[in-house]
Amino acid sequence: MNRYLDMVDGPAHVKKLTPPQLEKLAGEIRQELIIGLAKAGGHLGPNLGVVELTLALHQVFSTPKDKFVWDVSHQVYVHKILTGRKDRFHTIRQTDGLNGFALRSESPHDCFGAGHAGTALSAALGMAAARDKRGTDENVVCIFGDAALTNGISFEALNNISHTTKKFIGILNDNEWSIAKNVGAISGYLNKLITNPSYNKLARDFEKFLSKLPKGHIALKLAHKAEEGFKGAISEVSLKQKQQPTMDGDGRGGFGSAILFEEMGLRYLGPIDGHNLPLLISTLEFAKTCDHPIVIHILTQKGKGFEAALKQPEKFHGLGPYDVKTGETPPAKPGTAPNYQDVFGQTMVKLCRNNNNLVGITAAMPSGTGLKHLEKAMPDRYIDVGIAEEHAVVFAAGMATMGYHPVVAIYSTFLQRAYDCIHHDVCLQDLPVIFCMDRAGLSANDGPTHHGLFDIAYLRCLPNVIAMAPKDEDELQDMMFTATHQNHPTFIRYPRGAAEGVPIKEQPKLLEVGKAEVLHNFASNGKRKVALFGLGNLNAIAAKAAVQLSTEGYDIAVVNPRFTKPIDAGTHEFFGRAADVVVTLEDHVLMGGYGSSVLELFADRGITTPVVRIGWPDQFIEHASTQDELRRKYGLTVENTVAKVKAQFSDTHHASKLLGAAVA
Ligand SMILES: Cc1ncc(C[n+]2csc(CCOP(=O)(O)OP(=O)(O)O)c2C)c(N)n1
Repeated sequence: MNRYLDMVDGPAHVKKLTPPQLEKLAGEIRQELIIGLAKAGGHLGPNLGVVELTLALHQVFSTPKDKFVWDVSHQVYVHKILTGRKDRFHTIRQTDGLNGFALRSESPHDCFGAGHAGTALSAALGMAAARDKRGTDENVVCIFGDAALTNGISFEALNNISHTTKKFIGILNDNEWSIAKNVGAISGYLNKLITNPSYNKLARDFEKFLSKLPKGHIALKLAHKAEEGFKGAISEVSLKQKQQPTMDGDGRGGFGSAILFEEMGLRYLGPIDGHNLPLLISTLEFAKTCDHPIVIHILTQKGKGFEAALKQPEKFHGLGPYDVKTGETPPAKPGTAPNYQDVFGQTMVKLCRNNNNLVGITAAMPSGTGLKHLEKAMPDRYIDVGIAEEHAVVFAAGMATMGYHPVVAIYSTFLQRAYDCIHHDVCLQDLPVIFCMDRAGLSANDGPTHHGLFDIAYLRCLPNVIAMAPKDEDELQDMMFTATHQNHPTFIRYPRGAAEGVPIKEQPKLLEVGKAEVLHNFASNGKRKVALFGLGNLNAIAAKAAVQLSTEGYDIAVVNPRFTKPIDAGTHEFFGRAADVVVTLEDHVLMGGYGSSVLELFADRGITTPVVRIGWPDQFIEHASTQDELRRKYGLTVENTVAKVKAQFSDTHHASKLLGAAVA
């Protein structure tokens, strides 16, 4: 069967298609998304929601000259398909395949990379400012979701737009969902905008513009029809009004009520049906002619075209493999260890039941962090602040001053956004906030925007910090329990995915702060001595390397460091002096990480034993299908650990030991 999709290799082809042909292409793209992602998974729901929008954008504008800046950019799959990457689409998020987000190095059509939310408006405004300064005429179009508006940076940019440029096109893609249901006053406000009777009066200049277009009367009819049919569309996408709208029109500018965007000096148009291609195209054509920054509010359905995704927007925001017909995901294999995130969530419930001062805070990630367990069991102890990491941290600091012991459940990579808040609001005031940092390590198929490889380095330089990493899920529980007994900022890092499969004690144990756990000591038999310090999930690699080295005649000690701050100076010094070679292993960059702290300690105490450091190199690690592939590529393996240890005992070993050299 002939498909338009097979004929479309770039944006120029999209421009040649008529609206009915584009409608057909939209259906084909949806099929491509549903079938193409079924094997490896991806952000299906958000992409199904922006098919018409992306087609309309490529009809009206011309990338790479014009700039499309996508917030988060998890919804750029259609854009990738339309900009010469169709044939590689089946490789998305897999080893050597397309990245799951916009990536400058992947295509000139990706003008700005992202993965973290809330950056698009600022980046787009920067581009518009640069364009104005150099006097060129590119269009800059920023596409941001309703949840992006829970993010502070978005508002910092909105505040700045009308003072900076006259030509700026923002598209608010409103589907009422973040990953979970969008929360907060802004989402309530957008709901009011949609349902306010004066919301969608077509502005006179827009009407005039439409009527002048070839076939403009049709577009105008469509627009009016969309206006009339809007209430129906609203209930269809379950954008239901919880209360009667209360916004009063103030008549300013003729665009309806006192619309937030207009108050900020932006022209507001909408809301319009984001699946109505002709209307989208006409509206974008109009926006292109505007000599005033404009925000177009479009309504879309996350998951449109796939029943299962429409019914479960949260699950289909981003998921692994699924059945193309039913959307069912394969059940976990019997005997699979629980995910760290679930252990965290269940432990939160356990701890909260015995401690009235504990509360759990998430920045829009209830499922990803596992805090949904608390939401379900004890909703009064659960707080979702929206995609607002800085706010989450300072908010937690505020609660801590009032005697609460807040637990911020957050991905390591997203905590980066709140660094000053950790420094200035939490650590400087030595407040007892607990940070449970999920995805500390690789998030393989997401790639560099999501790998959590920097937190040890960015935390260990801050005074008052207690930082730890469990070797398994039982120790995660102990560490969370221990954290609740500290009167200082406490951080626990643990990886994505399945834990080790060890039993979890009924009662957690209080750990001694700053004390490592010696899992295996030297046999004192005079053989070549190797001390392996395996931090967190890399303790498993240390243990396996230990077995192999023992069978080859080495005398092995294995230590679980537990704390990266304060590190256990006594235990490290003891093994540093007793061993011929020390090995540190960490799921973190080597630069400034745990191994670095061991080297610093050894330097301070005059210990010259060679240190082999296993960890991630000083570069951004790409995405891949699995964590193991990346570990193999970069040497975070048992084999490489053993090989590096053996190399230390070769002839060069003694020379390097004499020089006290560290070997990375
Ligand atoms: C700083 C940051 N925090 C959290 C996330 C996780 N995250 C990815 S997409 C998303 C929701 C985005 O919602 P919206 O912008 O409305 O787009 P939609 O998926 O609904 O199209 C969240 C919370 C992130 N990417 N970046």
